[in-house]
Amino acid sequence: MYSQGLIGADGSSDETPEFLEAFQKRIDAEEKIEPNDPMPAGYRRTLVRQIGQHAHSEIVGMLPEGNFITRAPSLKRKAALLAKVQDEGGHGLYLYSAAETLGVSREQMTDELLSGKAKYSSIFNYPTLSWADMGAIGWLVDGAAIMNQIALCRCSYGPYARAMIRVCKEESFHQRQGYEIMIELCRGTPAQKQMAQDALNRIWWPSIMMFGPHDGDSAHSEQSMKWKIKRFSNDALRRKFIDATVPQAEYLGLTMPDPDLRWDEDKQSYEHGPIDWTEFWNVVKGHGIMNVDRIKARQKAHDDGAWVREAALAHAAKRNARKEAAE
Ligand code: BYC
Repeated sequence: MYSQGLIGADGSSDETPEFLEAFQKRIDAEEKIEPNDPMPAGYRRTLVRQIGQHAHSEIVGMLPEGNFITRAPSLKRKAALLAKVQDEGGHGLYLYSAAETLGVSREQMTDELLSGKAKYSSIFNYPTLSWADMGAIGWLVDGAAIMNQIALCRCSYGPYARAMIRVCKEESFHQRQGYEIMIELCRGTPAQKQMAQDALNRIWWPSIMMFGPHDGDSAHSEQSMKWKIKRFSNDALRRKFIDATVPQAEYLGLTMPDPDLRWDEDKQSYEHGPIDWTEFWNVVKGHGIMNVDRIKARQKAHDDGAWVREAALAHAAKRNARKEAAE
């Protein structure tokens, strides 16, 4: 038995130093780790946690926009929003499948979401108040998600990296449809432009919180980067996102809701004002405006779908019985 600072958030492992070194060598050589390969327990645990949270975020993330499908202002907007929300459901399914390759079951992950044990992205615990929020979510939330997920396409775990390729293609469409809604609102009446500004004011800070705590407070970053699960730190991705987004806001003629935001000539990058981490942790710990509603909605969907699961199992049992009788 060896205790290695190398392993997972709890820092302990039963694996030998030789095993850990051989594994790290594969990671350093940019080899993909596949489901049946030997891997440290902490590597598996970290992936189950992150991929599970990611899958839950996609599924819970259907709710804020789903809220506006019946209120889209035109058939074209309704069709695009419906397709986007369906895509998010699909992303959740690829991700649950990727997590299942690590030995965790879909039932277990669902139980952990519904019991509040598993986290999902803080961003989805904010309400959607106007049609402009559909634009701002696509532009900012999907924009932040892509920034994070492009890096995950190079994650060391093969099934996660491969799932991310398709997800990123779809997220890119989502980002554009959101930005296009913002363009139209900003070219519209003063009231429409004000609606777009209001959505930016509310969604900006929660969207930059999506990248997680500052690097110094990020419990998992160091080990996850060593294992090449994460390729960039939380702050590095947040900075890239802000640098890409500020010119887009300027193009829209909108004002960033951060009076301290300034261009740093030396770094060739933006510096942002202080993030309200008290609000972030409050939301992560379940006390955001929409946390209770989101889980209630998921619980209802799970309960309403019980007959589908039962019917699928009964159908499979019938088919098996028929097959066995024929053999
Ligand atoms: N919200 O050590 P850290 C989408 C937690 S959905 C809640 O930095 P890590 C979309 C973190 O879990 C896209 N919790 O963690 C869908 C950890 O707690 P535990 C969602 C957060 O894992 C529909 C603790 O804080 N994307 O695109 O190294 C419509 C310490 O953090 C958050 C993903 O899930 C947060 N924002 O890094 C529209 C991407 N941030 O587990 C769009 C995959 C941190 O120790 N995930 N925490 O209890 C990741 O890349 C990483 O997990 C994170 C955090 C960068 C999020």
